[in-house]
This record gives sequence, structure tokens and C-alpha cells, in this order.
Amino acid sequence: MEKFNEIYETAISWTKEAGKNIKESLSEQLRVEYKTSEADLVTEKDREIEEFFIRKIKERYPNHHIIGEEGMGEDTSFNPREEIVWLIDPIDGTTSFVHQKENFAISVAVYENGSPRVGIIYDPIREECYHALHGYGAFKNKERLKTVRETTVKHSLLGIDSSWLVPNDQYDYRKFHSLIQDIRGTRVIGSAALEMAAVASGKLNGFISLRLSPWDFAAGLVLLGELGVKATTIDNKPINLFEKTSICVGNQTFHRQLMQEYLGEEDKSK
Ligand code: 2AM
Ligand code: CA
Ligand code: CA
Ligand code: CA
Repeated sequence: MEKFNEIYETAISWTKEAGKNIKESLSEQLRVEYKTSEADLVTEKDREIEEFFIRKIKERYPNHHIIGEEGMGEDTSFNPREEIVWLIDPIDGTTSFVHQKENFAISVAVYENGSPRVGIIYDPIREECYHALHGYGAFKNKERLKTVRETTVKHSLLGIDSSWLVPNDQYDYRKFHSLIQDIRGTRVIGSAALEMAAVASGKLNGFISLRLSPWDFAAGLVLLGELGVKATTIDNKPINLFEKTSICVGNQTFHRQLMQEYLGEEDKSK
């Protein structure tokens, strides 16, 4: 893990530098473009920050590979399970970035042969840096995070967007209705990375999303892996790190009760 210690420190310092850049740009006028629809935004800042990481990584670690949301370093000719790979979301929560100028984060993860090594989620507005080096625990700035508290559904706060309200292609939304009735409350931050960071710090007891990409959840999984959090797909299968997937994370008690009593999904992890 020696090697990753240096990568960890370096990645944190690059992430903070990028965060400072984003924060300072908030007063400027940003050009916003649509990707797949008018609800799918991208700004020049998303691309600039991703390019910043690609430049730094290529210079310092020329053998490493990069998977970023904006595809600035497009290179698909490698097997991510046999390499050191950086998974980067330059701005996770672009809609919040554009509309609210808060509630977004930079998400950076490093995996080696498909195994977690480094996870960083940085909220540059609150100056909160969640970080973990695999095997050494997870931190929020300098504070070491504790193993998450066990909670039942009745006592839980769940991060979930409004997908439970309407029919959708991903999941039978009606399955969520009795859960929403019984749970203490739900919250939407609009950044999957920050929602996973909130599970890490105990501000949420679980988080569900029906369709995420590797750069959305890769760093979060490194953090949560250090804190005893259960992480599966919504149908209770193991998560495939390098594919688009649903995500369901939470403390063991909450996750088990959610799957057994509400979603009717047996454990398919074995
Ligand atoms: P993004 O801001 O980096 O796109 C809530 O919108 C969460 O879902 C965010 O983490 C967002 O990441 C992610 N997401 C993934 N695909 C999305 C899409 N097509 N449109 C909006 N958000 C998307
Ligand atoms: Ca996006
Ligand atoms: Ca994202
Ligand atoms: Ca993004």
C-alpha cells in the first residue's frame, strides 16, 4: 500500500486545487450545454476540471488509466481489471452547480485491478473533503469517521430522488411506496457522491439510485467499504464497478430490512 500512500496524498492535493478553481469561478457567467436532454447539463467547467486531472495524472503517472464522465481522456483500449485506473467525476451534481452554486462535489477514485485503493469526495463550497485509503479508514477533513450506526427502516433517513413517484424503466416504482410510508424521512442532495459521503458521515442511513455510472459511485464505495456499509445493486446483487448500475447502500440492518421486507430481493451476493 506504500505506493498508494503517495497517490492518496497527491490526489487529495489535486482535488483541493480543482475545488478552489471551481469555487472561484462561481461569480463568472458559465456556458451551459445540454447532453442527452434538457435535464442533462454540462458546463465548460466540467470539461476544464476533467482535463486538469488528466494532464496531472498523465504527467505524474503515465502508466495509469483514466475513466472520466466527460470522456476527455477517451481511451477504451485497456482492461480496467488489470490496471491502475482513476475514475473521475469533475463535477458530480452539475444541475445543483448550475442552479444552486452548492451541493456538488468532485469525485476521484483509484482502483488497482478492480480493487479499491483511494476514494476522495470534495465539497469545495463547504470545504469538506471526505477521503479514504483502503485499509486505513475514512476521514472527513482531519476527523476519522466511525463505523456507521445500525438503524431500522423506521429510524432511518434515506437519500433517494423522486424516481419512486413515477413509473420508470429501471425498477417497479410501486415497491418503494410502502418504504416511503414507513421510513422516517427521505432527502435529495442531487449529487450521488455527496449522498454516499453523507452515508459515510452518518447524515444519511442509506442511499438509493436507479442508474449511475462508475465515476458517480467509485469514490463513495471506497469510503463506505471502510465503514461497514453494505453496498449492492437495487436487486441485491454485487455491484459491477465498470458498468452503469443501480446502487443501494446502507448500514447492514437497514439494508437487510429494506431488501427483505420492502423490495423482496433475496441476497444474491454469493
Ligand atoms: P452528474 O451531476 O455528474 O451528471 C443526480 O442527478 C445524480 O445523478 C448526480 O450524481 C448526477 O451526476 C447523476 N446522473 C447520472 N446520470 C445523469 C443524467 N443523465 N442526468 C442527470 N444526472 C445524472
Ligand atoms: Ca453529467
Ligand atoms: Ca456524476
Ligand atoms: Ca459530472
